[in-house]
Formats: sequence, structure tokens, C-alpha cells
Amino acid sequence: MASGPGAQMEDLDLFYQDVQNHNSRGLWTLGGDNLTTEPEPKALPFMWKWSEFRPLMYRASELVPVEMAERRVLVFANPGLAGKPSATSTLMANLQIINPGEIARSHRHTPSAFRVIVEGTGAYTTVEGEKTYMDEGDFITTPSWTWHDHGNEGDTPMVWLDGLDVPFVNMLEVGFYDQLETQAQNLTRADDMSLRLYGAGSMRPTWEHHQGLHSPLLNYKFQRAYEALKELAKDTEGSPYDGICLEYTNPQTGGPAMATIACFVQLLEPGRHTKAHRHTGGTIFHVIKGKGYSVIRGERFDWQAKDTFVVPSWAFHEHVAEDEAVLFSYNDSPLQQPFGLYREEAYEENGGHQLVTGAFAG
Ligand code: GTQ
Ligand code: FE2
Repeated sequence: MASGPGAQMEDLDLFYQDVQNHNSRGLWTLGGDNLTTEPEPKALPFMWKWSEFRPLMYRASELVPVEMAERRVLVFANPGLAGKPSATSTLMANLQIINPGEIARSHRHTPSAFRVIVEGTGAYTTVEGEKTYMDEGDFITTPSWTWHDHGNEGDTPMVWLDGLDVPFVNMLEVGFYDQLETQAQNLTRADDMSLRLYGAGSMRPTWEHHQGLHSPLLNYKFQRAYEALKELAKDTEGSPYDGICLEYTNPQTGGPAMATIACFVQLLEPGRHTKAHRHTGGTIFHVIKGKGYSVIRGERFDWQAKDTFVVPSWAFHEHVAEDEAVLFSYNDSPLQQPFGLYREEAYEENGGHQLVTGAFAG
């Protein structure tokens, strides 16, 4: 039988068929799904507009009883991910709405989660026995395997953005979930105790022995973040790529607020046009306030307050603020950094600005 370079096509085809029948593949036949020259993210640059999602959320609040859904949540599904319900390949971005008087019962899961408040007042989250009332722009952590429930004691529905690392946790096949029979967990600490313990800045409560890989701080109040950003804006432009950008850190370690998700808040002064750069790992941006646009891989995304958009891994991006803008963002860089996988790169051509070749149309 012929072999090597002289082999008949039929022999090779037959061989591939036999290999496949033995649940195997020739490595050389795999192509781009195997080793890529550079990241080829499946997630697309994409944006979910608040003007479209606000009505959908309020319809959900009328049509879907909270008893029917563990959480009344719409999941942003990136169209590049073939129907997979997530914003990037590792992270979810969801909107949740809770009506006055409702309780979203207590549960815990190994995926880490957080909230950024979009609209309303009067709702609280309780995490591991500590309750915090939430205001617009607040960033609230619900780390891996912590009990959490939400309730709305106000007069109007409340909406927030949920970020979770569910796809990553499922990729590793390490998902656990558990729920309470009673609706709300018992309160074991004074309200906002962690804010008083850890929120003062550069001071550690000496008698506390916080365990865990995540921040001991439950609620990072927006008002404090905004004041810090404005104080800095008096004397610096911050990063050429991100403007005045602060990371929400674990006050105990200086590391990310949660072990798997890095979270940031950035201020772009009116008229600010950042230089383009790119980094590994898909990033989700949520506009807390202001108006402007971002250019992602040459495509212009016009955004307003409460819109949410995705910058895929290794995609060049730059931001322009038309009004004073505050952006919240998060990514999975804590999953890359310990293994030496994180990279970033500036866009050197054209004075650091991409050519705009199109605009996002939805
Ligand atoms: O609020 O606990 O968007 O468990 C997805 C899963 C929110 C939550 C989500 C959840 C939650
Ligand atoms: Fe949850």
C-alpha cells in the first residue's frame, strides 16, 4: 500500500475516517481552533441600549412574577457567541428588575457576581448577614459562595446591572449552587458595617480578620467614587488610554475586588478623546453618566447613560466624551495575570487614533 508523500488521496481520506472513528483527530487538520497567531475572540463588539431595554425591563416586571424566576433578569447575549447567554466568553452582563415589596430569595453560587445600580432607590442587598441599601451608580460585591438576597422597600421598581463570571466557572466545571428555604437570610451584622470598617481609606480595622480571596467591602458608594474622580481631574488627565480610571480594589490586598473579576470606574472630561489601545480579555463597559462614543476596531459606538457595550479581547478601542462621562467597566484580567497571559498594546499609527470605518447600527 502506498504511504508517505506518494499516498493516494483515497488512502488519506480513509485514514482520516479511521482516526475519527477512533475519537481522535490529526492535530494538523485542526486549523484556527487550535493555536492562533493572536486572540480571535468570538464575542463581537456590541451594545445594548438602555432606551430599548428600559421598556423591556418594565414589561418583565409586569409579566413575570418573581416566584416564577429566581431572579427577574434579562441576559445580554452577544450575537457572536452562537446563542450562548453571555456578553463575552467568560462574563455575563444582565439587567435585573425588582418591584416594590418583592424579595429575591437568598441563594449562593460559586460564580462571583456584582451589581451596579442603574435606576431607582429603596432596594437593598444582604450578603453574608450584612444589609446595604443601594443608590444609583453604587458597586456592590457578591463574591463566590456568599449568601445573598435582594429586597425592594421603596415605592418604584429598581433596576441594576449584574456582572457574573458564570461562563468561566462553567468552563472549569466548578459550578455549585445552593438556596435557602426561607426568603431572606438573618442579619448578623449592622447595616453597612463593612463600609464603616473598610471604606475610610488606607486604614485597617485591627480586630477584624477577614478571610477570603475577595474584598471585605460590600458596597462601594458611587458618591465617594465620583468625588475621588473629580478631585483627581483638577490636576491630572490620568491615563492616555483610559482617562482618570480607578480600580475598585480589595482594601486588604490592593488586588481586584473579586478574585476573578477586575472592576473599574473612569471619568472622561467633556471633549476628552483617549488614545486607542488594546488588551487581552473581553471588557464590558456600562455608562453611569454622560454621553459620547467609543471606536472599537474602527466601528463607532454612540452611547448615553445606562447603555452597556462590549470591547472584545485584543480589540483596539478609544473613547470620546461629549458630555462629562463616567464609565464603569469589568474584565477577566485577574484570570490572566497570575499565569503571565495578560498583554496590552498601544495603537501607534495615526497619532493613536483609529480610522472610523462604520457605525454600530444594532
Ligand atoms: O441577583 O443573585 O443576573 O444569581 C444572575 C444570577 C443575578 C442574583 C443574575 C444571579 C443573580
Ligand atoms: Fe445570585
